Amino acid sequence: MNLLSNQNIAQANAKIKPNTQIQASTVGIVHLGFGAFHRAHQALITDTLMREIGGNWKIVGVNWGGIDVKSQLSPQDNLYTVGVGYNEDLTLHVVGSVDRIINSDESDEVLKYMHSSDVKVVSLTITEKGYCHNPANGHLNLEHPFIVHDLANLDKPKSAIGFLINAIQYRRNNNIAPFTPLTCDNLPENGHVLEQVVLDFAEAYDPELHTWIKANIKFPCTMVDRIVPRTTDDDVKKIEQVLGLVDHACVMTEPFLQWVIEDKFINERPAWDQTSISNIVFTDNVVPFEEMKLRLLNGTHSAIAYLGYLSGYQTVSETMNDDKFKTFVRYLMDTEISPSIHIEGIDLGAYKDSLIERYENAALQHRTWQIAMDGSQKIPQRWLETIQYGLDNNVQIKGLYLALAAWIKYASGIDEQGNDIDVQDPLKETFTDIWANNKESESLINAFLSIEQMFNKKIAANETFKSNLLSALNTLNEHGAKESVHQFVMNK
Ligand code: CS2
Repeated sequence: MNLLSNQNIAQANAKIKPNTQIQASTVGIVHLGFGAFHRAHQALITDTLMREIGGNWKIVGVNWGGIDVKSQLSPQDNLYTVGVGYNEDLTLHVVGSVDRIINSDESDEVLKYMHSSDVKVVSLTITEKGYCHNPANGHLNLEHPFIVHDLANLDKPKSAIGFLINAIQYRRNNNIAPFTPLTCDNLPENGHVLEQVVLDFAEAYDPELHTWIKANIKFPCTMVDRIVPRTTDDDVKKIEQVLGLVDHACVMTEPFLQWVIEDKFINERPAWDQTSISNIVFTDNVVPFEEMKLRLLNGTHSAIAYLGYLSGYQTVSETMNDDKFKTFVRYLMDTEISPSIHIEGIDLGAYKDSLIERYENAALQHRTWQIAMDGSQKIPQRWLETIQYGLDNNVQIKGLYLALAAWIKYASGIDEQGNDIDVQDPLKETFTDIWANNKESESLINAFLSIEQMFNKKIAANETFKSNLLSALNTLNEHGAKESVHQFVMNK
């Protein structure tokens, strides 16, 4: 079978393919963190924009380690396929909006683009830990090895923050209009998080630059949504069979897509809301959308991840096949999470129905293990804010404690059958130490709650919080995850 490339594109059996309008366009965006999510979301939307309306918005993608997406994409002329699947249905879209991929260690090459006036937007999907911040207080961790490195060697940055500061400074010094930094990560008020870490870095690096950034750069918040699991070998085979070409960089996703973007750009911006794709809007206030999505979707996703994994379920759709789990997830949404959501003009019931349908999508092999990654960076915004709201407003919370206790058990690195768990988390060593040094449930919980990057003082000192967590942990120890969820649903 031939490889997907410009030369072979005519043979590609896909519903959507690049047209000459895209092929003629030039670079306008640098994207930091070129993972599967970006390929099925912003890059696909930008592809649709250039195909349908035009504009010079080709993307230069920057990749940090992991899968060598540069070697996958360059022989394919940077073309790749997005498989949009729901159960048995599959539609293919070949995306042509990527100009090239650069690895982050080729920093001169990356900076060449970031310094260029052609680039108007620098967007980011670097995951929660890429912000090198302390999730409990939102400030930059000045001891993070990448940040220590970048403060001393800003000409060869390693962190996304270092790249941004370098380019912002270069453009200021050379009178080149600044780009808009556009974060697309799952963090509450993600624009403010990015602004804070950039300002913290600038303050430590050059106070004058700090003042200039404060006055001249704006950091829009965004809410992004599309479920895009890591591509499996099966996905590659399925897509190849339909496409009729080999594609090493394809991704599989769901039909649903949403993007809500705060409209405060300091340079030109793509008219992403003008394409035939619905559910993309520019607005004044993204916060209610972020809250809704982070707490309802990501919050229940993480609950499925830890409780599902410990119950022996490999994927989200497999977990949802267990009817009691499905009832549990809906209960979390309706009874524990929804009271903390304040959004107008959205039918929350319909939103939650659609979340359940999305989780049930058997076309996606979304592993519970994948979502369980980096819990220390995800849990504060996904669960703790909801729990704190419940504590302050007398909302009965029980299921989220079970989920939090499941995370503590997961973090031990040993499952209920005594097998190893491949825990991936920047705080993995801390978890291992805590488990090694605390045999009693109560001291275990006290030790976990003393992780300051995750639990702020207010919640860690709350006695109700502590005792509910302790009783959830005891339940899990006694019955195991699956039985605990089943009993929870019967007794609720
Ligand atoms: C998931 C998200 O891996 C995870 O933590 O919860 O990637 C989720 O699939 C997306 O946010 C959906 O928009």
